[in-house]
Amino acid sequence: ISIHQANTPSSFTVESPNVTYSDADITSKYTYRTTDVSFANGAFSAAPRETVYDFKTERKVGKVGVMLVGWGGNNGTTVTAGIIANRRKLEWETREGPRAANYYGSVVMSSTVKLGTDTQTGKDVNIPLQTLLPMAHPNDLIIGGWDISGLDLAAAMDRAQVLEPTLKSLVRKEMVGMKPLPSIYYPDFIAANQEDRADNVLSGSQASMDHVEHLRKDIRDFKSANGLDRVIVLWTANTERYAELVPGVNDTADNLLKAIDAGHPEIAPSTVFAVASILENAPFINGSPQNTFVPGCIALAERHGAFLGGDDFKSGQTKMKSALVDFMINAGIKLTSIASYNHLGNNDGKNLSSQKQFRSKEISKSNVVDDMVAANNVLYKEGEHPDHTVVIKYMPAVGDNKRALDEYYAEIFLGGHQTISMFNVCEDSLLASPLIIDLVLIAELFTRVQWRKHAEQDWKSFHSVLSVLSYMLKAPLTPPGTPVVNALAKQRSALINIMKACVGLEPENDMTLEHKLF
Ligand code: NAI
Ligand code: DG6
Repeated sequence: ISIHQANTPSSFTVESPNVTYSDADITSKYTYRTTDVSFANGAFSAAPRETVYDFKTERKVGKVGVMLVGWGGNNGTTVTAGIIANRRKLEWETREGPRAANYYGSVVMSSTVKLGTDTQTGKDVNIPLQTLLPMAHPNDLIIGGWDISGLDLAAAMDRAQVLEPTLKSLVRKEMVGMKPLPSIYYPDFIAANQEDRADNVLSGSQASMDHVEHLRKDIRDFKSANGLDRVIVLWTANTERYAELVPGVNDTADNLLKAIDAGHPEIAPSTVFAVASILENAPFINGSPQNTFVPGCIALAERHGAFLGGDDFKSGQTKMKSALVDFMINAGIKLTSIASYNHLGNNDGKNLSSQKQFRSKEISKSNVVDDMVAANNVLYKEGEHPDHTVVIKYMPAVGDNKRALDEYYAEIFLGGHQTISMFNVCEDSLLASPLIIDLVLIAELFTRVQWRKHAEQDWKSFHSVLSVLSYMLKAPLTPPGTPVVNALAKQRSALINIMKACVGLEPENDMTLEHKLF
C-alpha cells in the first residue's frame, strides 16, 4: 500500500496485548534488547539483556505556538512564509513553471517509515513519519518571536533575498502585520558588523533579571493571546561567540541565576532566553553553534523538568558529511582528511566573517566525525583522527545561495587512494527552515511522552536534554556524561525506533528474513 494511493488509511492501530488505546493516551509495554559486554581473561563476554519499559503518549496535541529568536532573519522569514504558503496551499509562477508549497526537507513531513509487511503481497507498507504518533501539523503552528531588527516580516523577507517574488507577493499582506518583539542585544556576543540592524532592543547591554522577566512575560502573553497549550522557543538568531565557563558564574543553576542578577558580562543573550524559557516550562532549542547550554543552564532545566535541544542546525554540508563518513568508515575505507570550504553572502555569512563567531561554527562543523572514527579500532589507533579543516568566507554576491566544497581523501586497498570531491549549491535557508519545523514538532511530541520501567509506580519524562533531536543538529547536546551520536543513519534510527516503541512496535532491523529463508 502506498499512502498516496486513493483510499489509503492515514492512520493505523497496533493489534497487540502490549498496546492499549484510551481516549487520552496510547500506552505500550516494550522490551528493550541490548547486549552487556564484559572483559575477562583476555576475551570479551557478551550477554543479551532485556529491560521492559512502559511508554505513554498523550494523544491530544493541542494548540502549539513557536517563538523564534531572530524571527526577522533569513531562516525566520523563510520558515514563516513557508508555513503560510502550505497552510494556504499556495501555487506561484517561476521561470521554470508553476510551483506549489511543500514540506520537502522535513523528515517528519516528507519522509516515510516502514510500518510492516503486507500480508497479501509481501511488500513493505510505508507510512509518513508524521502519522506514526499523534503530532502537531506545521500548518497549525502559531508563529511569533523576537528580533533586534524591527523590520516587519514582509520587509525582512525582502531583505533576506531567498524567495521568488511571485511567492512573496502572495504572503506579503499577512507578513506585513507580523512584527518581531524587541529583544535583548549584548553587542559583545555577535559580530560588530550587526550593529546597524539593532534598532529593536530592550535597554541594557548585559544580562539582568529584568531581561529574564521581560522575556518570560513575552512567552506568557503569546501563549494566552493565542490560546496555546504549548510554546516552543527556538534560537535562530545570529551565531554568538562562546561564553567563557567561569567557576561560580555559569557552573551551577544557582550561580547562573545569581550571575544574571549581577549582570555578569559572560552571560550570553541565548542563555538568558534559555533561562526564561526553562522558567516558563517552554522547550528551548538552539539552532546556532554557541555554548548557550552552559552547565548551570542544563542544571536549571533538570531542576525544572524543562526541555532543551541543540546545537546548530545540521542542514547541508554537515548532514552529507555525517552520512558519507559513516558510509566510508563502515565500508572499511580509511578516511585520512576532510577539507570543507564554504562561501556565502547572507547575513549569517557576514556575522561569521568575525573570528570569534566563526570559531563557534568551526567547532560545531568539525566534531561531527568523532564517534565514527572512535568506533573503528581496525582503521584508527587510539587517538588517531583524520585531518579536518573548515573554512568559511563571506562573499556578498552569492547571497543565501551558499557554496560548499568538500574533499574527502582516503586510503584504500594496498596503499591506494580515493578522493571524493563535492560541490553543493543551495539556498541555505530553504534547507534550514524544514529543520526548524522538525525540531518543533518532535520536541512538542516528546513533551507528551512519558515512560517508566515496566509496572513501576511513577511515570517519568524524557531527560531534559532531548538528544532525540540529534538528527537535525550538527553538535547534538546529550544528557551530561552520555555519548554523542553524529552518524546520520543512527540518529534517524534512534528517533524512529523510539517512536515505534511508543506504539509497541519492534525497531526496524532490515533483516527481511521472510524473503531469505525457505
Ligand atoms: P540571519 O542573520 O539572517 O538571522 C539572524 C537574525 O537574528 C537577524 O535578523 C538578527 O537581527 C537577529 N538577532 C541577532 N541577535 C539577536 C538577539 N539577541 N535577539 C533576537 N534577534 C537577534 O541568519 P540565518 O541565516 O537566519 O541563520 C540563523 C542562525 O542559524 C545562525 O546562527 C546560523 O549560523 C544558524 N544556522 C543556519 C543554517 C542555515 O542553513 N541557514 C544552518 C545551521 C545553522
Ligand atoms: C557557512 O558554513 C554558514 C553556516 O551557518 C552554515 O551554512 C550552516 O551552519 C549550515 O552548515 P551545514 O554544514 O549544515 O551545511
